[in-house]
Amino acid sequence: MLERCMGTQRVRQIQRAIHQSKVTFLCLFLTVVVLRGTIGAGKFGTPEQDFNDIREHFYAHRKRVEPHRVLEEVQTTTSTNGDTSNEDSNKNTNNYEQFDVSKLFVDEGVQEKPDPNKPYSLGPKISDWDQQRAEWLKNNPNFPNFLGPNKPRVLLVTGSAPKPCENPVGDHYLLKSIKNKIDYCRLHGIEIFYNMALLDAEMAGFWAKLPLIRKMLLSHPEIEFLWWMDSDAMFTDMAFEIPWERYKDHNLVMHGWNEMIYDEKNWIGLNTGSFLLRNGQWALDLLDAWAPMGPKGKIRDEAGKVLTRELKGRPVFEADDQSAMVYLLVTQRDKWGEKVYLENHYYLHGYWGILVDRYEEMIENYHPGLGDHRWPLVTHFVGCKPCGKFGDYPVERCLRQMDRAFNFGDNQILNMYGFTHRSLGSKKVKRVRNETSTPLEVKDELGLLHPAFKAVKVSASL
Ligand SMILES: [Mn+2]
Repeated sequence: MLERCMGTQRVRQIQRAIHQSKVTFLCLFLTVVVLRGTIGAGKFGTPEQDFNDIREHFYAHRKRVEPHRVLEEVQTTTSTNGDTSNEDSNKNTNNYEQFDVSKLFVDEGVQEKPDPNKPYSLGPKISDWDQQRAEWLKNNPNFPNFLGPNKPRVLLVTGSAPKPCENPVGDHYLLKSIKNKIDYCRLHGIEIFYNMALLDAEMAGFWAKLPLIRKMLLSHPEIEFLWWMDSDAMFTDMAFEIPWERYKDHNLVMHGWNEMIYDEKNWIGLNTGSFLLRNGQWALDLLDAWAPMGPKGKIRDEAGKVLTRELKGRPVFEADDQSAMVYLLVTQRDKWGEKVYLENHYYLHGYWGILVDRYEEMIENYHPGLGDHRWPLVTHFVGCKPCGKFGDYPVERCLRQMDRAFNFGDNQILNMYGFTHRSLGSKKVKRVRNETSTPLEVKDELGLLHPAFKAVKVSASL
């Protein structure tokens, strides 16, 4: 019948097409059977399940391949090197504990040697800084050097070496120390700069702060006071605000005693671990007068001998910035003395040895905001060197006491949020008040959540 309608030729074409598609379907069927067999898709799998199974299969396959590749790479590197020394065997380890970090810190390039005939200088001579700065402040009214009456704009500068500490725990204490400073600065509207670059190789060690301070003063004319603070010093009174108006006629504020400096010439008559320096020509001149004993090597060694000979109680060692400051004030009192304020009514720097064991007694009897022996503003771990190999005191005592100082200060921060450390020696915290559904009604005891010294006047001129 078909043949009658379409003709024999056409029917044969159709039959051939049907036969071909049968073969195609058979092939397709066989493909699906084989695929299901190898991939192992579920017997009663829906198309979606099948898809997921297939995806998983390929993903798992890829994952399975990668370790192979890594292993192969490890094998090729070791075999081509043919070296199985300790240094090479940890090249591809993913174990941080086994990796020798010092391998990362190779010195790049050669250090240029200073000319021994050229006298050391912190930088180009500047003698009109007060005029330059006044001009800048006039042209930049949005960056005033005072944030309010008796509230200068302050930059706290601190820092540590460019490389990791010489002992593994030291970096943890540096972290605690900067966290502590960030907290105080945030509460008091103080800007902060953490330096890790040695700006002048000549002035390594305790002298590194001099070129850094000069750079900061010159780059930030808006800063009225620069507050230098060592990395081994911590804030222990978060509520104490520096009595700025007391220093309105002074340019340098250090913790110290006039008699110990000018009468005794005692090398610990002042401390340079935490001090305030007013931005201006006077500061640049002081830095120039302070720096000459700093360059490392022969100059610093010889100057150390002079300082030990001239100052009371100084051990024999190379010249340090603190002794040099004492010596400068003693020998040139006329030139500098008038603008230097030696503060001892609160602890701008407080020696840890006489403070840390008394914290519980202070908590018992006093409250933050006093800054003095009743609640010290700063506790300074002189001689502990937590980032070095050797200090002047037993390591355990130093670290334990640093934890206590940190927690003592940190309790004042945690208190704002309703917590406190379980004890001064404990990392763990506990609640000091219950959670509430009206959190804004909670009054933080010290008023540190929105302290007056942080408030900034909204400028009407904008
Ligand atoms: Mn120090």
